[in-house]
Amino acid sequence: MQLHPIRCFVSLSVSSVILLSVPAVAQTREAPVGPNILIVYADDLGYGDIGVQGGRIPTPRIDGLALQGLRFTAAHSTSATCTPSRYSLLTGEYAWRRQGTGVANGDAGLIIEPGRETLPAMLKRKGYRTAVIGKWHLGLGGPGGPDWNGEIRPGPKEVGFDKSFIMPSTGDRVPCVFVEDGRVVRLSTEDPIHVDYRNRIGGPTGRESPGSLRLQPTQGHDQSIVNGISRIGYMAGGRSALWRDEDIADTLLSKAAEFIRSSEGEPFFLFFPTHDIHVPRMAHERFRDLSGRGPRGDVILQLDETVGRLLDLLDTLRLRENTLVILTSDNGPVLNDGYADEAFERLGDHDPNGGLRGGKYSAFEAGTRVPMVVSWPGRVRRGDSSTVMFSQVDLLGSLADLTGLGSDASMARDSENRLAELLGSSGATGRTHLVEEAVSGVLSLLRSDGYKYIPASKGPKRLTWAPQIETGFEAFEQLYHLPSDRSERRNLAASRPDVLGEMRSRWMQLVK
Ligand code: NG6
Ligand code: CA
Repeated sequence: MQLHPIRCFVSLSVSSVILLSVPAVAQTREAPVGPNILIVYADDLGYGDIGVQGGRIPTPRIDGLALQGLRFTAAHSTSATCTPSRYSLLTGEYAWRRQGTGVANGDAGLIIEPGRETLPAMLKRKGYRTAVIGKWHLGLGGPGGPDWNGEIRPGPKEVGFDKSFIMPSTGDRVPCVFVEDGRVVRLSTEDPIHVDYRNRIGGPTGRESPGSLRLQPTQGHDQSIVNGISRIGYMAGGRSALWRDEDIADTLLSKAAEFIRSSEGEPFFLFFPTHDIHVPRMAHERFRDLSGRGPRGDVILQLDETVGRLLDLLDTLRLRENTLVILTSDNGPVLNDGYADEAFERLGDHDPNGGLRGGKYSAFEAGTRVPMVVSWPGRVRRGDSSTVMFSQVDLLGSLADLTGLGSDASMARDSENRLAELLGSSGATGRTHLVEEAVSGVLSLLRSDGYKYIPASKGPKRLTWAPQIETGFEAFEQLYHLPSDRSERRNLAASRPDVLGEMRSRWMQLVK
């Protein structure tokens, strides 16, 4: 972690702050100095999916949050897929530095090494009550994966969360159950769960019984059927524990509300990764067809309602003034992501990319340039937008500063202290460089003046499972100047050999 030259906590008049470098293993709790922290981490929400960035599906509550706070136009997840972005946000380390951080199967072991520095561990040391409620997708259990019928550990607790209520991976992967504090919720000992990602187990599959499905798979997603939807992976048993997709958002929201309520008087950190708007997109019945743009539109409405309800709860509990709310997304948008849910057909004039090229998985900007809204009444600049380049990997370092505690530099090595940027302080300039990870580990480099370097790679131009998305993978180097060419159409590699050379050598230094 690097320290920002401007020590922002001074301007925040939190006077008793001492910045320390503390070993990650230190467990002592201190008297907290910062606000409550709520991170709403949407899934696959594109830059253009929110009203305030041109989205045609109404998101009044997210827009309202943006108007109360600061909207970032150059904020990035570290990766164009879910698992590595989550890994980086929580650990302050680029995921590409570590093997095995690609999209995790539902039976993968825990990817974050217990005992290392993490955002929740750091805040817990600082006296925060910490919770993760929502989609985890970072693996569970030891290297062999979790014991679904016993105590599931290591997991969120071992990496710093006091409380957890999670979906183990994603909605489209088995097992379709919630895990609360290391146990599958509502599991009956009479009907244990079995999960297998290689061998077929359990009842009928989507491949064999397409006629029984409520949603047809277009790529993969044709194995075990749960709630009329076939998934990736096989599962058997655990019938009393299965979720109903239409209730996931409400269940997560009520668990979050319970946690926030129970925290009254004590500062909390709630990491709230929603399942919306990932596939399968099965909004609650009250949203069905409400957007007029099909299931993808409906889950955007549902996400917006979730955000609104969380904000209303904070208001009701009079916690809003003392809560820093950050809303962002783990990667960019995708339309067809494995199910035929009319995402394309019913899109109309809504542009999930907000004019950016590529999408989820891609090295082009739509892969990782995501919506980000930060609000803390009275403390974060209001109703404005910020064009500084910001990476989610810097949340750890920035929040360490905000709460008055340094983090172990060797364990959160990519996390810079960008608190001034996060709060919109004047003069904050943003990162000098930022690495974007596309699917297959293709790494691009962005520079603060808007030049972007995509190295030559062998990857395909289109992915078999998401053929509508341009990956940006080419056998030659690409150089774009985003301020003058936002949608990455003019490759300047040949005409600007000077910039290309600089970017290439910086890239070599950073990623090789
Ligand atoms: C892909 C899945 C996609 C989604 C993605 C992970 C297929 C054909 N596609 O492999 O549906 O699950 O992985 O999404 O299996 S993420 O947002 O969690 O990274
Ligand atoms: Ca995602």
